[in-house]
Amino acid sequence: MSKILVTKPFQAPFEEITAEMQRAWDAEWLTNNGPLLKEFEAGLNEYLGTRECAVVSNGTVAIQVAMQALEVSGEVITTPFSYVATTSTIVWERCTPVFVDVDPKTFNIDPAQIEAAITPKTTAILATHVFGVPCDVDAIQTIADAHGLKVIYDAAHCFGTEINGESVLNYGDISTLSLHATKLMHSVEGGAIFVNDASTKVEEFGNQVSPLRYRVNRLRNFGHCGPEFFDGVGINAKNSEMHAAIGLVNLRYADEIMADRARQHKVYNEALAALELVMPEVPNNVRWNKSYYPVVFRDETEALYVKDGLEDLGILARRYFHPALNTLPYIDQPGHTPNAAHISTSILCLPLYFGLENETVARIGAEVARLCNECRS
Ligand code: T4K
Repeated sequence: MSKILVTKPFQAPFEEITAEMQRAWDAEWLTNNGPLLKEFEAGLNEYLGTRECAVVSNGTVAIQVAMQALEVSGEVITTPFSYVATTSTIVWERCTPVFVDVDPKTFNIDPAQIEAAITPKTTAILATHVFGVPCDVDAIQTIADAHGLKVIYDAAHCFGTEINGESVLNYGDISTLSLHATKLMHSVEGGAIFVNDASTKVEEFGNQVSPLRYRVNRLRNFGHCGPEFFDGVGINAKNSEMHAAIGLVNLRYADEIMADRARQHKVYNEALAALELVMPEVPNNVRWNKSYYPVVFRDETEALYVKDGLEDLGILARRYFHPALNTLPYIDQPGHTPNAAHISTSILCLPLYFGLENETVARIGAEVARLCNECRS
């Protein structure tokens, strides 16, 4: 029997993909911020209700470019509970990650512990809205304003999540999204930088853009500000017309993809209700995109018992996210983060992807319950 993976990419009908790609092929324009990419950016802004979106080659380089655009240096306050890209990018940018523990209810950075971690070297907060559940954005902004810090949200998981009816991507100086194949919305590889800069717009090739968007555009394209002009160093963070074509098609299915995740959540919730497993708490004013199905077991023993038992049945749950990022081998100052330590050792994400049938979800839920009870008895 074929294995049940933790996730699978959404795959739109192939004819739709090739029809979009044909447009780029016919135009003989395949990359370098072409017309399909611009359409994709406009489509993301329209669907999400965001302001300025720059599509890049992946969600990791999106964080890199965000840090460069905001001139982040020195110490960066961050979460130990996220995918490795959050921390590795800080280190890659030659900054020092300063870890603050997470709130055990949301699994996100605990704002009450941020202030104590601020030093004269701190320039930014890089927080993750883990699994698409928003951080306490108001509390974080208040602290950042009081101390003159930049705020970057690693919003890799956040396509479709809203706070008070507004995209979570509209918070922070910059929010970054991943459009990787395993994400709810994807362009195979891809990322996007959402810029929140209300200052007076500047002109860029006849368009009006915010100064921060202007910097992001320079940074993602080698620093070019004209064929023979450069206004600073840049990198190649562009994405291609082929990726944009797939993104444009997938956007048509966004509502359907999210509804499908919600359907599966319901089935899991029913199957697992009696176990009293911990899931991230979602505030009432939040519309969660339900991009993952994370559950925290009583302890690591229980989580691994369930994981191994599922694996024997060909069901591949994953330890997203383990290890805690402050235990990575290149981290010198791990800080004290017991909540992140508990969550990262005791969590599993259960299979969740477009088209996974109710019957299968119910069966996985029943096996989790059986294994969990077996371990507890
Ligand atoms: N920040 C956060 C918080 C993130 O979660 C991520 C990425 C980033 C930043 C960086 O964004 P990107 O630079 O990636 O755009 C996967 C993804 O590669 C990664 O994008 C994602 N987070 C992370 C949470 O998950 P792996 O190492 O778990 O991927 P892999 O290859 O084990 O695949 C996961 C499952 O999906 C497997 O069961 C196989 C299945 N799969 C995968 C692919 C690629 C398929 O069935 N088909 C496929 O084409 O990292």
